[in-house]
Amino acid sequence: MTKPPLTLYLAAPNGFCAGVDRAIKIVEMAIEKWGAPIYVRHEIVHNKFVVDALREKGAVFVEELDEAPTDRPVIFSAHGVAKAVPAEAERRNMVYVDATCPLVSKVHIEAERHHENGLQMIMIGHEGHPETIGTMGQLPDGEVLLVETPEDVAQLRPRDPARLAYITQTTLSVDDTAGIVAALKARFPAIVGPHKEDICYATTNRQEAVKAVAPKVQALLVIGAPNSSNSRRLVEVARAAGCDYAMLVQRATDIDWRALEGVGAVGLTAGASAPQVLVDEVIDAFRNRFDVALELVETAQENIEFKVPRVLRDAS
Ligand code: 2E4
Ligand code: SF4
Repeated sequence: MTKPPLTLYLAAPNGFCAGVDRAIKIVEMAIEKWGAPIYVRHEIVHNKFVVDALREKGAVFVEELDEAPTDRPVIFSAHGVAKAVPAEAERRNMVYVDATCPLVSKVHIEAERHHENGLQMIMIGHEGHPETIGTMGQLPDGEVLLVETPEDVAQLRPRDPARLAYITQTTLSVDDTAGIVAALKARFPAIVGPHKEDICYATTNRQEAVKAVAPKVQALLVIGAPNSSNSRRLVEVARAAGCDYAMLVQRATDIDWRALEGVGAVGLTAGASAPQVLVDEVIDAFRNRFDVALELVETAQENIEFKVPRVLRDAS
């Protein structure tokens, strides 16, 4: 039986960013240095496949510090933690390694600097997301007000409208965030902010690549987990760019093949926490069903690498 032809446009960059790469390395190197089990507070990155692979090697995932014993090292996930978390680890005399992405830590430092200058902070982010909780938790309660939409800006009741700064989650939609920043600047002309926003290079690049692919395809798949903010944003970006059928899939078995019947061009990308094996798996699944022409749509090249913390570097 002949397979129907299909052009598969692979957005690039896709998949692992430097922060994810570093976080996974930290867990692996900690297991090498201290042996198993190594405790990890929260999924190291939001991907079941990554988490399961590390669990196989001896990592134990917990949601809160008090679920880990005090006599084993604990690692904080790439999303960052509130100040209270390392403080509690120290109080309990625990060995801990912080796998917070350096680009998230940069936002933490920014928040502290503004606070020292007497500014109240507005954080643009998603309520309940671990990065938002961690970043807001850098400052005392009430010092960071959260907004998720331009409408939220109208509801803000800051202490002093003339003494404000804003910070953002690193994985937001670049375009949606620009709208919220505009609303903030319109209501609080004196608000201080980062040069653009705190959205990281990897988030920006993956969204740009999706925008380049979306007009070429009738369907676009994003490999990523339902709790992965950056991956979910890629689905929204694809839809906003005119691709109505944009779906998040965790792996090949999630693909709704009936929805793709008769489609001649499909886009594919992967969130920053999705491993390459899953991209390969999805491409293979397409090859099993279609006569695939694979085309790379590359809008940027990345060569950023972050060092692991010294305590692990010295070990190797
Ligand atoms: C830390 C910061 O934040 P998100 O839900 O996108 O996290 P995920 O683990 O999916 O991606 C890696 C990551 C970690 C991104 N930004
Ligand atoms: Fe760091 Fe950006 Fe990757 Fe998040 S998506 S881990 S902020 S590089």
